[in-house]
Amino acid sequence: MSNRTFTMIKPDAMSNGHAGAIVDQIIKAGFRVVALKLTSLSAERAGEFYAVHKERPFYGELVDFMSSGPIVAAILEKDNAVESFRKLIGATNPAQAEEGTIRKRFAESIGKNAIHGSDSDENAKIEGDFFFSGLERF
Ligand code: FUP
Repeated sequence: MSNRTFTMIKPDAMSNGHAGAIVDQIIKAGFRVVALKLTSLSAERAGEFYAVHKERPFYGELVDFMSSGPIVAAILEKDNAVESFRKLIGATNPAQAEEGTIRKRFAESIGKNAIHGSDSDENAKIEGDFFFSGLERF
């Protein structure tokens, strides 16, 4: 079990003005911020990040959306971080997300679903390394 996960606040939540409330909810849930930045993904980098979904019908739309505006990327620390954070954000489809979860509160749809959370310790490391150098972690 690892104690770190990776997250992105997605372009929908950024343009809807939810970034501050989302970071607040994450910190109040007991996560420590190891690294944090306001950044964006080019279509090429978004395609690389989501390469695992390349064959899925929503891939093109996902890449367009994720490169459509700024995002906040972060590495977070807590015991059992990956699982605990997935619980905090809720189901991929906000219509199925539990009450009080970040996606239930802030997501618009299954595509524009406000936030990303790594799905395994292995991916948390790969995704954190995708955005942050060692010097950017605290
Ligand atoms: P999650 O791990 O909850 O982020 O969900 P997935 O890894 O299954 O999907 C990654 C992203 O693809 C989702 F955040 C949004 C997008 N997606 C769709 O647009 N449509 C779908 O049917 C499934 C996922």
